[in-house]
Order: sequence, then C-alpha cells, then structure tokens
Amino acid sequence: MSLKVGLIGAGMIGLDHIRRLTQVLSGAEVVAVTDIAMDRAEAAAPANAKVFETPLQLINDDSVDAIIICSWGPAHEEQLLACIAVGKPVFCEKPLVTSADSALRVMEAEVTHGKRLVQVGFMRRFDADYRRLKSVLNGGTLGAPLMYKSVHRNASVPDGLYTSDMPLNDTLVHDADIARWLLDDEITSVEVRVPRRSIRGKDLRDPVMVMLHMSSGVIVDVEISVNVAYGYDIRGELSCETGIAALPNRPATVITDQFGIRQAVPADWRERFIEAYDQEFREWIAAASTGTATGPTTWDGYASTLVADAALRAVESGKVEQIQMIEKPVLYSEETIAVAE
Ligand code: NAD
Ligand code: ISE
Repeated sequence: MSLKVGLIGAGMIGLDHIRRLTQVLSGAEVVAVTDIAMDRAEAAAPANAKVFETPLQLINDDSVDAIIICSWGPAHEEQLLACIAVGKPVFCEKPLVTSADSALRVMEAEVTHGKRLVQVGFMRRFDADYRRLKSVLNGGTLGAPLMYKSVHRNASVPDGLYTSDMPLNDTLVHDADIARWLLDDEITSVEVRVPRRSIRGKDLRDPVMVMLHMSSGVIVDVEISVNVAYGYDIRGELSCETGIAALPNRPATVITDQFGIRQAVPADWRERFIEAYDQEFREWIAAASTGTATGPTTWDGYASTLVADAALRAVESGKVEQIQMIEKPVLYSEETIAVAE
C-alpha cells in the first residue's frame, strides 16, 4: 500500500519533490497539495489530488498519512507543530525553523509525543560523494581530521524572496549540518568575516566567510557566495593528519576539445543533488510508511539553527560568538536512533 502524502508549498522545491514522488520513486502518492498561492497548488496537484486552502486542513485530513513541508522557513514551526499534534510523520525542508526558540518548541512537542516524526531536509547526508568522504574519514587511514573547507556557491538568488541575512540564516545551515555529520561533532562557536561585497549581490550581505569551531578543535571554514553567475558550485575538502580527502566536482565527465579540458557546472541544487534528494525520499517513504522518521532529526535542525543565530550575532559583533546547546533529549541519542532504525 502506498504512503498518502500531502505537500505544503508548491514552489521550486515543492514542485521538484512532487515530480520525484510521482515520476521517479515508488511507495508514495501525492494525494493533497496546498499553497498560500492557490493557483500554484492547483497547477501542481497531480490528477485526483485534493487542493486545500490551508496547511491545517491538509494536515488534519484523514486521507493524508504523512506531510512534506516546502513552504518558507518562517512558516515551518506552525506546520510542524500541527503535524506532531496529530502524530503524522513529516518531512520538513531546511531550515527546520528560523530561531533557536522556535526549534525548542518543535523539539519539546516531538519529545512529548514520544516518537520521532520529523525528518529535516539536509539532503547532503544522502549524497554518495559525502557518504564516501565520511567513510574515508571513519576508515582512519588519514589520521584525525584537522580542518574542513566547505564552499557553497549559488548562481543567483530569486528576486525579492530573501533578506540581506539570507546567506547566514538560510544557506549556512547546510554547511553547519554537514560539518556536524561528517565530523560527528558539535559546533561550539562561530565567527564571520565579510569581504568586499559582490556587485551582483544587490542588498544581500554576499559573499561571507564563516569559521565554525568544533568541540574537538577542528576548524571548518565556509565560503558562501550566492550570486556567482557561473552555476552551482559545491566543494568540500577535509584535511587530516596524514592526507586530505575531497569531494569530486559534479558532473564528473571531463570533456576535452579545441576549447580545452573541462567539466560542466550544475545550474542549481536540483541538478547537483538530484540523486541525493531521491535517496533522501526513498529513506523517508520507508520510515514514514511505518509511522516514524529517520535521517536528520529535530535535534540536527536545532543545532544548525543555533549556528545561524550565532552567525547573525557574530556578523554584528565582529567577535567569536559562543553556542550553548541544551542537553540532548534521549529521543535523539545515538542509541535510541540506532534501535529505532
Ligand atoms: P519558493 O518560494 O519557490 O516556494 C515556497 C512556496 O511556499 C511558495 O509557493 C509559497 O507561496 C508557499 N508558501 C509560503 N508560505 C506558506 C504558507 N504559510 N502556507 C502555504 N504555502 C506557503 O521557495 P523554495 O525555493 O521552493 O523553498 C521552499 C523551502 O525549501 C525553503 O525552506 C527553502 O529553504 C527550502 N529549500 C531547500 C533546498 C534544499 O536543497 N534542501 C533547496 C531549495 C529550497
Ligand atoms: C536553497 O534554499 C538550498 O537549500 C540549496 O541547497 C542551497 O544550496 C541554496 O543556497 C539555498 O538557497
């Protein structure tokens, strides 16, 4: 029997996930769609799917087993709390929410419910290249990790959607999450440096350089540039005691001709991470079909939100800003997660 999914937010990534669930993967069907722009919901809804006027109607409808949230970050908290209140598994695109207090409210609701329901959309964890990087590190042949370099470049940002802090409060969460996951470590403090501003950045603070200090002493430096024009360029290089390990450029095919030797650059995240999103949803469908969630947790969403909050403080203060986490609830401990998975 297939999982009956309701989707909130039929924008860029919402449409891509509807395509994925209806044309690529098996095990789920999109039975309901909603968007504050009703025309988008109607255009996106597959044949026979219901179109709801509000997220709450969709979440509460008996025909919906599980929910995918692809609305804007500030709308996520209310929608997540409504899903948890009715005990339905929910995949929530990043950022989980847009402040640490908001993350704590979601975490408290899930912990009170007593079972994991939320998976956060950190798709890099499902990418084969990142998984290989982690397995090289865990194999131990390169010694201990010392530094990690994360480059996160977007060709452009859609007009009008984001505030000047978008690189720090929306984009950075991916780099923070992948650093925590790759290094199996928490981020304890954050500093931000702002170089010369790109003329293409309009009102955005773009580019930015961020240093994440891990509790082990590893330093992660992150470049975020969201208007580089030439494409979507994601890089990662791990420096260890006796060697380095780096992500390959994607797509990997190398073209040689009269113009030189080159590789194409993906246009955007849809192209670069297409297989990672597919895998992310294979795993989500499998867990949600049993009424629960695996993969990146509310705790992971909380941790990355703390980093975004600290980065916003750091860019104002010019100082290294500390991060204080609450004690990790047992629901998110490695042992509990291993048993559940
Ligand atoms: P978008 O603007 O293209 O789409 C968002 C849609 O949500 C719009 O159609 C909007 O009308 C709708 N919406 C907003 N608030 C709503 C609400 N309260 N109720 C119902 N509908 C609402 O944006 P997008 O690029 O598709 O991004 C959506 C989310 O996905 C964001 O949180 C973004 O950060 C995240 N995202 C993640 C990735 C990734 O790689 N994991 C990539 C892109 C976007
Ligand atoms: C977008 O929202 C994403 O999440 C992409 O993965 C990221 O690379 C991009 O910077 C964001 O705008």
